Amino acid sequence: MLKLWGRKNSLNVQKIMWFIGELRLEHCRIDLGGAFGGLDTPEFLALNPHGHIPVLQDNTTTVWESHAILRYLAAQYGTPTFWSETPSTRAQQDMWIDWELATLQPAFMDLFWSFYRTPNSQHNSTQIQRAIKHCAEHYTLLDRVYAPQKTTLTLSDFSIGSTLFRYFNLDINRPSLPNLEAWYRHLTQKPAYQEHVMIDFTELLGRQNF
Ligand SMILES: N[C@@H](CCC(=O)N[C@@H](CS)C(=O)NCC(=O)O)C(=O)O
Repeated sequence: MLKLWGRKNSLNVQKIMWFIGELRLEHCRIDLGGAFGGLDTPEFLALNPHGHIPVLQDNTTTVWESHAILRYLAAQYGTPTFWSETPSTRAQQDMWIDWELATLQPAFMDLFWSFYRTPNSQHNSTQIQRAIKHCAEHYTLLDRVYAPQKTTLTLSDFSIGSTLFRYFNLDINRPSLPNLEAWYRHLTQKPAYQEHVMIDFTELLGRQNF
C-alpha cells in the first residue's frame, strides 16, 4: 500500500493526496511536520535527507519532492491523459508542472506567508502589495490560457489547482478571472478535491514556526 508522509494542511501534501484520490489508490497518510513535528528524526531523515514533507513510499521505492512524486504516481499508476507518453505532448504538460514549482508557487507562498502566516502586527504592506500584484499577474495569465473553458485534468492541475482554494479564500483584492474561477468552481465539485484540498487552513493564520 502507498504510504504518504505529511500533514494534510500542507499544500505540497495536498497536491499528492488529491492525485491519489483521483486515481483511487489504496493508501495511508501519516501526519508529520507542522504541529506534529518528527521531521528531524534519523528514521525520517533516512527517507528524505532534507527533512521535508511530502515523502512517498511505495514498497521499496521512496520519493521526495512533490512534483517528482506526482510524476512517479502518473508513470506508475496514471493514464496518459495525466502525463503523456509522447515526448512532445509530455513536454507541453511538463512546462506547466515546472512553471508551477519554479514560478507560481513561490509567488503564491510569498503572498500566503506575508499576508496570512505573518501576524497582522508584523505585516509589511509593501511586501504584501507586491506579492498580491505578482500573483494577480500569474493567475491572469492562467485565466487567459484557460479560455474559453478548460475541462481536462492533467498533471499540472494538481499543483496549480491546489493553490486556487487558498487564493480564492484569502481576503485580498483579485483581478477579474472568469475562466479561472469557472475552472475553480469545476474543481470544487470533485470529491477528491473537496476531501484533500478544501481543508481548513486557519491553523496556519499568523503562524510562522513551521
Ligand atoms: N520543494 C519541496 C518543498 C517541501 C517543503 O517545503 N515542505 C514543507 C511543507 S509544504 C515542509 O516540510 N515544511 C516543514 C513542516 O511542515 O513542518 C516539495 O515540493 O516537496
